[in-house]
Amino acid sequence: MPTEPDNLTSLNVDLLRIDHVGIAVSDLDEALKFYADTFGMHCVHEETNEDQGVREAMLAVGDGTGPRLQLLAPLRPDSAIAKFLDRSGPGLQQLAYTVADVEATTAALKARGLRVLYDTPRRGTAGSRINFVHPKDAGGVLVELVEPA
Ligand code: V0V
Repeated sequence: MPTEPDNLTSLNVDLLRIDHVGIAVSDLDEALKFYADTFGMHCVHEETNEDQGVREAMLAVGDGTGPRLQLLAPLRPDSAIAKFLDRSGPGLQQLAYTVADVEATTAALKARGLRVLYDTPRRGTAGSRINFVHPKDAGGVLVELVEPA
């Protein structure tokens, strides 16, 4: 006989797909040139997000239907990306999943005991709504949840 799910894990996390992989860089223009010249990747979206303290670019890979590569450069020294660069240097900073309902997914993850960084979602790329799981609760990976606009 199947066991009844308990209240903590009966909420579905519902990750839909990998949305993007985020890479911290110190200079966005230099990084864009490197990815174009080396890997032939082109920028499909660029914006500044004051709230997150980043200038960012989304790059398409291959036929452009799959997950994006996100280049993240700091706007100011107290931003998350500046701190990451100071501590670790340039490199993989986050893994982002697309979700249909960021509040529902964060509630489900909180019910599993994970720390979610924001009480309410914030503005992400292209008007998306985003939240993050603390890397210490996700195997050393900063996990971003993205509900597209
Ligand atoms: C810190 N740690 C990480 C990490 N950042 N581990 C893996 N990946 C990362 N990215 C580790 C760090 O080495 C420490 O380990 C520990 O976590 C606690 O460090 P902390 O001193 O609290 O670190 P902080 O102050 O740098 O804060 C880390 C968090 C911060 C994750 C809380 O980066 C944050 O708020 N991130 C969310 C916002 C963000 O990343 N925005 C930029 C992307 P030890 O030394 O204790 O072992 S903006 C974006 O993605 C947008 C706009 C979008 O996609 O739409």
